[in-house]
Amino acid sequence: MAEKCLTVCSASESMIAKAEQEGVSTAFSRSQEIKPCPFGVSGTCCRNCAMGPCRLTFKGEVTEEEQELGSKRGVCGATVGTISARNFARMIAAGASAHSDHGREVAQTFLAAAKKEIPGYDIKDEVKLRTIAGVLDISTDNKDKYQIAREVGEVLIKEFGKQEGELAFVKRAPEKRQRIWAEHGITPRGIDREVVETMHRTSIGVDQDYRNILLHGSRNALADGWGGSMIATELQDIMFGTPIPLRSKVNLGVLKEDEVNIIVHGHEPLLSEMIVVASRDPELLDLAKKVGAKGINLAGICCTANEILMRQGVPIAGNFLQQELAILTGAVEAMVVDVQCVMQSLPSVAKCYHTEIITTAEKARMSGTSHFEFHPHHALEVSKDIVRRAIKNFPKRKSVNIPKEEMDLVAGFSHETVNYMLGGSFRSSYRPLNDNIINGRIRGVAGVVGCNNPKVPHDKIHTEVVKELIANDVLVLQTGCSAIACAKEGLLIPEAALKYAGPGLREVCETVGIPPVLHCGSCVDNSRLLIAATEMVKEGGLGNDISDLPVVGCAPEWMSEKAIAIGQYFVASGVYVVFGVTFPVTGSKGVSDFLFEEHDKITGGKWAFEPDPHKMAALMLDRINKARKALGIDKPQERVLYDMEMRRELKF
Ligand code: BF8
Repeated sequence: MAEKCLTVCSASESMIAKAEQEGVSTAFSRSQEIKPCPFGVSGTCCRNCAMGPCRLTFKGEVTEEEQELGSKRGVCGATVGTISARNFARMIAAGASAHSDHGREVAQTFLAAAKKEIPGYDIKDEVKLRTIAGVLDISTDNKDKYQIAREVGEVLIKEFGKQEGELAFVKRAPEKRQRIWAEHGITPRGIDREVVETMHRTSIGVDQDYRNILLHGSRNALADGWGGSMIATELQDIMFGTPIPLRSKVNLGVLKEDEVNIIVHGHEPLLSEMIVVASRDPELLDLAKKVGAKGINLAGICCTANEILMRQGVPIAGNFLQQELAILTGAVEAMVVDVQCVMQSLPSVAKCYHTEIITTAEKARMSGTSHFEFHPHHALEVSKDIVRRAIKNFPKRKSVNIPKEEMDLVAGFSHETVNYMLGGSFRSSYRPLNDNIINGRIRGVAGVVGCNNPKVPHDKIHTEVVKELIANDVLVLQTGCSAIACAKEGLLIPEAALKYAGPGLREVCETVGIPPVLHCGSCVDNSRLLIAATEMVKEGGLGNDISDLPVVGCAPEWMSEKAIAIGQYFVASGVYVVFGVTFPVTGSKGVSDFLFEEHDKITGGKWAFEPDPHKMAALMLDRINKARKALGIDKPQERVLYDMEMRRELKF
């Protein structure tokens, strides 16, 4: 029997082989050993009280109708639809909590920076600050940036505990979208409130109508996308600078044999931005030389990597499934973690080498690690202490085995940059993008995002879906670990347009000088995609709402509850979203029908589940084609061969 393909990333493959040889357990090996619970996978296990857990199984026992009506029920009488919807809604609540708690930390730090209480943090992007102040109806007349920032911070921090009205950023959405949310009672009110209400509704004996539970799930998810995540993105941009395109490198080959390697891993740039500063400190660089290293090399894993890549050009060592593999190189002096997507196995892997795992968040402690508690008030000192510790570890290295693979990438596509790149500095707008969609050079836009999951070959589904989309003239916007997967494959450089893109997309990319796949940031930065879609609507010519656009989304290798929250806020915002691997409601026909079909009639967006990358791409293309037809822009355009003169005159 052929061996199971674990990854298409050759750097990872060599480290997985090394782990096997050295008897080190990784997510790849554990995933082979663990047999997932079939009830959990399909969403039909309820453990929300102590009368169960109730695991409902139906194979050959009852009809589909009986399944939903409930001839077989949990001890409390809950039907499979109720159980499945409760579980799904709780995933949304957990995912929204993660993004929003991140947003809260950022908002608190932002307010302290505005009050000049925390040295090292500042208000860097005054243009964006004024834009956001405008959105919040805060007057900027005769006020300096700190005063404006203070008022912005005070308004946004209240969004978390808001009890009345609606979230402030809701009004950034197209008007028709806002009306749809209001009509269905899913306009988010307060960020924390929606999470608490999800937990209440889904506890024993409360909301027992699966449609009603899932509609609130949408409201909760919208509180993430148009609330917590959007606050995180906007305030990070104002504090640290809105990303602009830059070049960097990706994959394990960015680690250096002759330098102190520090990996930052997790999500919040509050910490990693300061580690960047500390790693460039001349005194610490001297210290590194004293222990025999040529310098200090900082690299990232997961979303904090995306954050400091986008703003500082710091290289990325890998995505979610490479966190253990980076340690296996024997070249990492310290892995500094904060919150989310940090594997509990890291200390066990690190024990076999000289790597020190350093936790920094009070809310995310791990045994077998060192803890350097991070607080914005003494951020730089803690960051320097961490770098000093890493330097101290350098002489403890044993054998080092760094894979050679590294790849160039271009990142830094905030929605403001897309605006500028396509529209030009004098008339930045989404008009050229809309025009190129209308004239058919660009068929549509796809957001391809999300995690890795060892149930499927690492990076394979991401890269295959994206290649197929760009070959069909779909411009791809990426975030999270999906962006890292495609960057390693060489899809995030302008040259990729020549190699992989269809003729229309290639022409646009060549003219503008952009890759066919744009790196838009971390997972909270999916909020950038909501704003980009809104700008496309407002620019005109592509309908009145996000649901009219030839725009789709997918998370080919998802694993985190955060991905479910993101998927749901896109579906609730009017987008067609396809997930691969597994889908956690397939045990209930009613809930599956609701999410996969009925939802389209409510919000103009719906879910689909398709693990095969080619079928996934086909589903997305089909949806894009249907949107083009509905807009009346599906007629084939006459193709013209452009000479240099005509190209120069092209108005992008
Ligand atoms: O928030 S894509 S594995 S790192 S959850 Fe985690 Fe998934 Fe990566 Fe970023 Ni997002």
